[in-house]
Amino acid sequence: MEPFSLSEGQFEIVYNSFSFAIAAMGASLLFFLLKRTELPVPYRGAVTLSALVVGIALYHYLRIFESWESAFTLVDGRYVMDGTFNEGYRYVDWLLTVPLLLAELVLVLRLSKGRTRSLITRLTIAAVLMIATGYPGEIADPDSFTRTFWGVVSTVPFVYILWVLFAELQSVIRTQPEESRPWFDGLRWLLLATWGVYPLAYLAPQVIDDAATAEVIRQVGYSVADVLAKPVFGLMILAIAFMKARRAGALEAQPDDVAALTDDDPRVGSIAG
Ligand code: RET
Repeated sequence: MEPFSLSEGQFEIVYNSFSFAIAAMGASLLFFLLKRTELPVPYRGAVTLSALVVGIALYHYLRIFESWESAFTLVDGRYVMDGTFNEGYRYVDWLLTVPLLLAELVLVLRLSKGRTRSLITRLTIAAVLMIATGYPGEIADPDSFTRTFWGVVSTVPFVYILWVLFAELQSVIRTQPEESRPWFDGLRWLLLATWGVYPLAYLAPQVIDDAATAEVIRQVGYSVADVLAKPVFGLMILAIAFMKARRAGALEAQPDDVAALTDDDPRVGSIAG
């Protein structure tokens, strides 16, 4: 069998998509850290999680980039894979960041403690199951039953997460301040559109005959989806946090007061506000 190889262009598209992800994660990490200090304390939680998410992703993309470079050798104008590219970094990254992203969405809603805990617990369990069962399929042979089997198993918790976000949270979103409602709708659509890319990218090696093309689509697909699902999602969360804090009058307070604001301060607003 021919060793797996990529043209220079194919190798570089993937290389550049990793480089783009590193820049996006690094810049958004800095931005979230700086911006969160402008928010009153009770509104910072979700933005702190955004910073953690992009920080974790920055580290993993640096490792992914390095792993990609060392897995190939340029021979007669083609990049021949003579090492291993570690797909594990992505899955460890998702295992940590997917529950955090879901927690971000729940936290910015500012629901009662009981409801928050119940949602975060159920979404975390589903997210961990989705990623942990996807991994054995990801590293299996493209044409194997194993790949299809784990892909289907992983889709079950995936559908559950979407059900919670679209059906269960529908009534909660109606209780949110009027001006933030379109943002919550936007967030859920961004989530659906970007999270939908992952199972499609996973399918690429099964539906595309040319292994090199499938690999490029899979890697670029995952990288672009990660930038939309982490930094862009985080920016929307930040906008909502500012909108809610402003509505509660908490942003107009003096800086010293702002740092001292607690959850039950009237300027912070009601539970839903
Ligand atoms: C897998 C395996 C095949 C079936 C499904 C999958 C879903 C993966 C998802 C990943 C989301 C990752 C995110 C990362 C961002 O930081 C595991 C590919 C359904 C939805 C949001």
